[in-house]
Amino acid sequence: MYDIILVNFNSIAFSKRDNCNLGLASIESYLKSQNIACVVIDYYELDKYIHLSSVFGFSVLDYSYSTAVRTTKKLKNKTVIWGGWTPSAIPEWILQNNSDVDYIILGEGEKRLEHLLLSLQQPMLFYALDGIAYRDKKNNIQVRSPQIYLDLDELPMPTDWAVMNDMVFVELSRGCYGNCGYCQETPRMRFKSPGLIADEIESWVQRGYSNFYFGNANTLVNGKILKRLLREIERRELFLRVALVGRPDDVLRNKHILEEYFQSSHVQLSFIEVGVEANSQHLLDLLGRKTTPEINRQAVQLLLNLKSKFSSSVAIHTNIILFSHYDMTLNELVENIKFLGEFLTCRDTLSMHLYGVWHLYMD
Ligand code: B12
Ligand code: SF4
Repeated sequence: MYDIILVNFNSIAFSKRDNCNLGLASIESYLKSQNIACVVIDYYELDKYIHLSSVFGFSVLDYSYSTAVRTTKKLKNKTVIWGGWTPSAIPEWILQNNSDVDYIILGEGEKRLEHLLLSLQQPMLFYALDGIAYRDKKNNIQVRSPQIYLDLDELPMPTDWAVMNDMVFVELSRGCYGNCGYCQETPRMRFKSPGLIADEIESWVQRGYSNFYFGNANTLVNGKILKRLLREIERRELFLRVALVGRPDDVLRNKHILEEYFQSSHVQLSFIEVGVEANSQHLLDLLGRKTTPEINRQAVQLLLNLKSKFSSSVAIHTNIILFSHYDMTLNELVENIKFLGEFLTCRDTLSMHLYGVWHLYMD
């Protein structure tokens, strides 16, 4: 029997090889370190596991919402806890519309889930919980916002759910200072110590992995950490493929350390992903991006120059919100497309928009 069974829905979108879930990888590892018996399963395995616990935790994103709703209906006599980006954004609405969901954990799940599980046995502990939504005894919905943020150095290394195909997701930080108007990310940034990040990478390397994605919201923000991490990688004689992601202004601010990554004999950059988002000041302002088209262009041009100087195999990807959900003019759409045509750095634009069509088709 398990204290909790954690349910992954990313397999809706991922093939078996690509299936991963860094959130559950981190939660599973943390709960196990606290001697809580848990396992992560795919949603389609539920029937096999349904009798093995009275508590189920679901990791829900927008695209998995409808499958999560259907799966929850199979768990009438169980305690069902939802976490992840979608329930964190609209907890009240989720509880109003899903009577079988008992609790929602908002934001980071590791310690909150641990404390919620403990409180199921010792109800007094429930009153001290932050970042939780639930129905009280009068059936009124209560939402307590997140107050406490984790110290990333306290987290154990995540489990194998952090691996997508042969690429390992490694967290350098959580949160993002950007505060963009359309983004749910918390501005409360925290960083992992470079020595601990290198320990984590080294243990993956010992298990045969060499391909890493420093893939949380914004890994380019902290030049000092990137620099110290590179030194650690070199000192430990690790040979890695690494992907990075970040904002254009951080690319420019940390151009010297990026140049070191491009030239490193130990790190082969595989791709760098930059959030350009829009190619007009009006749209950037609407999105609350606090950058300019000029900063975006300079950052992408800098990366393309580094690529042609040091390493032609590095892919430079720019993310653009081609059709903004804010009011945009036809000219702005043209400007966005022009950016793509000029730099030829976009991998993903169409998938973002065809995704909705695919979702309807799958349902
Ligand atoms: C890395 C990343 C990816 C990676 C892999 C992600 C993965 N599945 O592990 C790749 C590049 C493959 C990817 C793909 C996509 N992604 Co993505 N991705 C991210 C990113 C940048 C980091 C995710 C991460 O690993 N965070 C670190 C972990 C530790 O945090 P976490 O996953 O949020 O989990 C914590 C909490 O949410 C919570 N939690 C999560 N699950 C549960 C469950 C329970 C029971 C509890 C209690 C708590 C809990 O606790 C966790 C630990 O603290 C986030 C943005 C971000 N800053 O987090 C976007 C993000 C998750 N992605 C997003 C999207 C839209 C996608 C795609 C659909 C894009 C597309 N159109 O193709 C695909 C979907 C693929 C998929 N099946 O997941 C959105 C989701 C928005 C939403 N509300 O649904 C995000 C939030 C970006 C954004 N701001 O729009 N993504
Ligand atoms: S830069 Fe990216 S992660 Fe940071 S707040 Fe803006 S959209 Fe969110």
